[in-house]
Formats: sequence, C-alpha cells, structure tokens
Amino acid sequence: MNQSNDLFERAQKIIPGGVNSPVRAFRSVGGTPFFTKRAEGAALYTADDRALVDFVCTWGPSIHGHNDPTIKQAISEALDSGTSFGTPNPYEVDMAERIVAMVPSVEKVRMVNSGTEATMSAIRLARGYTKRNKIIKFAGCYHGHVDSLLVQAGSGALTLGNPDSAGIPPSFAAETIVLPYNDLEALDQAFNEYGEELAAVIVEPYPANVGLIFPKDGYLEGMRNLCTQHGTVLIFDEVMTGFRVAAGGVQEKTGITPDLTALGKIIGGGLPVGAFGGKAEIMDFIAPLGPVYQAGTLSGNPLAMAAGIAALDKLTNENPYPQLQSFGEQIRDVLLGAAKEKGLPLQVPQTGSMFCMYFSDTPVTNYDEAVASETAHFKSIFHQALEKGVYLPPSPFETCFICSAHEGKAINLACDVLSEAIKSL
Ligand code: KE4
Repeated sequence: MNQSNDLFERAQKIIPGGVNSPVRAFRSVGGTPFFTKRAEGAALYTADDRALVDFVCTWGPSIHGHNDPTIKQAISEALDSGTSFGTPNPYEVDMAERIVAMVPSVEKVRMVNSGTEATMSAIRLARGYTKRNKIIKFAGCYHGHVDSLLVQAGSGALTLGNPDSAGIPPSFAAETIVLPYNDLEALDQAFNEYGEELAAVIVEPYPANVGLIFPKDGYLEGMRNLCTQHGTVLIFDEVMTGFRVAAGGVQEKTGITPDLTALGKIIGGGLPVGAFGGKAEIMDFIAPLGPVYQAGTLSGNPLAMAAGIAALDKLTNENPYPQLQSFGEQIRDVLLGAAKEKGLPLQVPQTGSMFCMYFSDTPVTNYDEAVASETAHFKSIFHQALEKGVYLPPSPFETCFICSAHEGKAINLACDVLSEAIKSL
C-alpha cells in the first residue's frame, strides 16, 4: 500500500482531507484510502497493483461495469468532433428524447452537471412555480450539498457525523422542514400546519444514503395525494435509483408519478451529468422560457451526452435488470445465511443491484433506526473484505451497488469473502 500512502500524503497537503469528496476518505471505517489507477468491468486496479471487486461502482454510475467498451467507443467518436461547443448540439436532443421516453414523469428535461445541481434546480423551480418558500425533506435523505437540503442529510454528511453542515444561515434552514421517512401521520400533520406554504416535498423514494430503506405500503401514495391536495410539487430524487432499480426508476416500479424528478449518475455513463425534468407546465417556468433562472457552461456537454446515451441505450437493448436482481438475491441470501449461522441479527434490504447490511433485530424503516443499528460490525467486515480483495462502500450509511460485470467469479468471490467476514465477527 506504499503508492497509495504516498499519494494520500501528497494529496492531504493540498486537497482538504486529501479527497475531492468526503466519503472517499475512509473516515467512518478508519484506515487510509487506496488510490485507483484503472478500472475495468467489476474491478478496480489500485496504485498498489491490487485488483479489487468493486461494490461501489463509482457510487452508482457504472451499472454496466467500469470502462465499458460501448461507452468508451461512444466517447471516442464524440471526441473526434471536439469536447465542448457552448451551443446546442445534437447529442442533447438525443439524450433528452431518451429520458422523456424512459422516465414516466418527465415531459421536459434540462441537463446539468451533477445530482446536486439537479436537486438544487428542482427546488428553485418548485419555489418559483408555486411562489411558496417552505420545503419538506426527510431525515437521512441526501440530495447533494445544496444549502437548503444539508439538514439532517445522509451519505457523507451522516458518515462524518455532522448531518447538518456548517456555513448554512439559519434563515435558509428555517425554510426546510425535516420529517421522519415512512411516517405518513407526521407528513399529514406538516401539511395541516404548513400546507399552503409548501413549495415542494423532496424525497429519495427509496432512501439509499442512510443504508437502503424501502417505503411502507401506502407511504409514497399518501405523499403523492397530500402534495396533489395542497398544490405542492412532489420531487423524486432519483439520482441514485433512476435507471438503477428499473429503466424508469422507482416511479416505474411503483406507478407513482412525481411532478419533478432529479437524475444523475447512470445518465452520464461515468462522466459528470445530472438532469431535472417533469411536467411541461412546471418545466416551462425555467429560463429562458420562464422566470426561474438556471444555467451551466458545460450542461449538455457532447462527450458526456455521448457517454450517457450509450449507457441508456445499453440498458434498453440488453435489459440487465433480471440478471442484476438475481445477483442481488444471491448476495442477500449468502449474507443472511452467514449471519443466521453466527446467530447475528442482520437485515439485508435488497432491490435489484442495490443492497446494504444493517445489524439490527428488526427491519430498518427510518433514519433513527438506521443510526441505532450496530455499525461497528460493518467496519470489521469492510476491512476484512478489503484485505481479501472486495471493496464495499467505506460507510455503513451507503448502499452497495452491483453491475452487469459482476457475473460469475466476482459475485462468487464476494459471497465467500463476505460470508467469512460475518462468521468471523
Ligand atoms: P452529486 O452532486 O454527487 O452528483 O449527486 C448528489 C446526490 C443527489 N441525490 C442522491 C440520491 C445522491 O445519492 C447523490 C450523491 N450520492 C453520493 C453517494 N451516496 C455521492 C458520493 C459522494 O458524495 O462522493
């Protein structure tokens, strides 16, 4: 681990924490992060010449596996024509048509450069459209580092133990109401109290930045109905679940249609892309058509669009979802079997290519139950697995991702390593 250590030492001198995104720093699991030199299929190849089976998948984008030849080819072809034009380009139209075709709620869409930009823009749009200020989010949900949404957030914020970031004026946070996820009564009460002041409810329909949590029966339907009754914009943050749990995300799986959707990760094919879209009536409030300003130098960048289009077309042409579901079930059953043998209470929520581990007697249904679960076990499993060549997300408050390239050897190795790690607790 010399190369990575040297790189990390250099990095810490000039990059805060030595990383360009906090969760990569291994702060919640301890130890020094490895540096990756190359990635291929289901593997990361580190600066220390180690090969690791990767269950982070660059936090979601590489559903087809790293360095996918089709996506690489698409980028290379686009590269021949240049990297950025600053004018409309054909790729943007091709991308927008695919998103509209694949995501049930999306009639119009605007491309941005990250999931954060997508959720930030969607919130601003909802406020501009409704002329209201207050928003509701849910404890443990993470929507990127947007000022008004870094309140009881998940992912890296929760990992570092400060779900509320410094630097956010109380006046900003005052417009954000945080509720427990999966509590329809609390949501109903909030609507009774603030109804006509509520511009938006923003939710990860399957919260996946606090581990992985599923909605109770009727919860999302109830949320949809309350937003409709009060003229509040329902925003599904599907940056992670979009194109991951199904081509059309959670809204396709559940048949519940939000008013706006935030997207990211997979639609960039590994390059920086985000998007927000939804009802044309709402989207038409966005500049230059409407009064809500939103812009971006590299939005719709031709290289990123070409990569994303290739990634989406691969999903449509190859339909990897049944295979990903079977990989997910295989890992889930192995983990549960190992914990049963060890006599440890383990929950493994899993949907398609997403799963996590909660050491808890009962299923985890919200933030409080997630943080109350036994996280020390995860730390031990993380390091045991890493030593044996399997890389899990460096936090118990993240979700593990499976990609199409995990077939055969990679999945079987992971099952053996993770099973051993649980039995050794
Ligand atoms: P980005 O700005 O990182 O592209 O997207 C923010 C975002 C928005 N919404 C959801 C549901 C998300 O999961 C994310 C980002 N996810 C984290 C991983 N849990 C990104 C990893 C990181 O912060 O380095």
